Amino acid sequence: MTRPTFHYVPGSPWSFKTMWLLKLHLISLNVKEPIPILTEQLLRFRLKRHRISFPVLETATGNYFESFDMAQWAEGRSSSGVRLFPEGYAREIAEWNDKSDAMLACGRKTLIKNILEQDEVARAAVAALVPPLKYLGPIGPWFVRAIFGQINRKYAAVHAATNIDLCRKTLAELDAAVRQGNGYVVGGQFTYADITMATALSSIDFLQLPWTRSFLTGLPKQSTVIPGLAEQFPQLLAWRTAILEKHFPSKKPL
Ligand SMILES: N[C@@H](CCC(=O)N[C@@H](CS)C(=O)NCC(=O)O)C(=O)O
Repeated sequence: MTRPTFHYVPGSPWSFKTMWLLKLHLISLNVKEPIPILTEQLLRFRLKRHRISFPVLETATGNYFESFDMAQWAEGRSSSGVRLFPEGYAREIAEWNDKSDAMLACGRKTLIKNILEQDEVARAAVAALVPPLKYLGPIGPWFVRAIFGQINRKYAAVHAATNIDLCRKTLAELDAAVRQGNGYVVGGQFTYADITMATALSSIDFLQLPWTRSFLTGLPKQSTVIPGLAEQFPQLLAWRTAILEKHFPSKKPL
């Protein structure tokens, strides 16, 4: 049987959380890194889909465009027997996934705003993304702003629906949930809710994710996160460290 193809953006939390669970399930994959702009257009054409965001999973029986759908697809195909959607918790886990998405979108919105509005951040992004452009004066920042302006427009509706107050509320709920759940978000056991919420914390405290190197490491740290929230919830960062230590499948490269 042909291996599924997983289009994976290094450093993107949506790609990361999906790779995390696919590895936990020991699903063997053909991993491809998209070429910016080009792969998106090719996939739109080939998979006959108007809108493409990453990750994308192509399988023998169908294609998946939402990380949450990929998580559910993988659940029935685990070679390890790991279960991330235990019976009775599907709705709760889906709700946490929505909260995680809103936090990640708020993080992306913050980052893009900083790139668009702060010269120092735009210049650092040039050096991290397309180093040769840094020798071309204002062209580099102009190019980077054009790319991120385009991403901002693509996710305009998602970005408009999220904000720092919503994130603060989610973090307070997460704090209460893990206290009550003995270190786990749902049902006192490790589920997809832990994966998605641990990943969402990258919006308040950027973490160099295993397997990949993100261009964000080249940016001033405060420009990559929603300001002020990490300081308010240090216990959640400690929780993330504990979850990664216990449940992260491997430190090996892809
Ligand atoms: N709902 C999607 C969201 C994925 C998403 O937002 N992906 C972003 C990651 S930054 C992306 O593909 N950005 C690149 C682009 O849109 O060109 C999922 O969970 O899979």
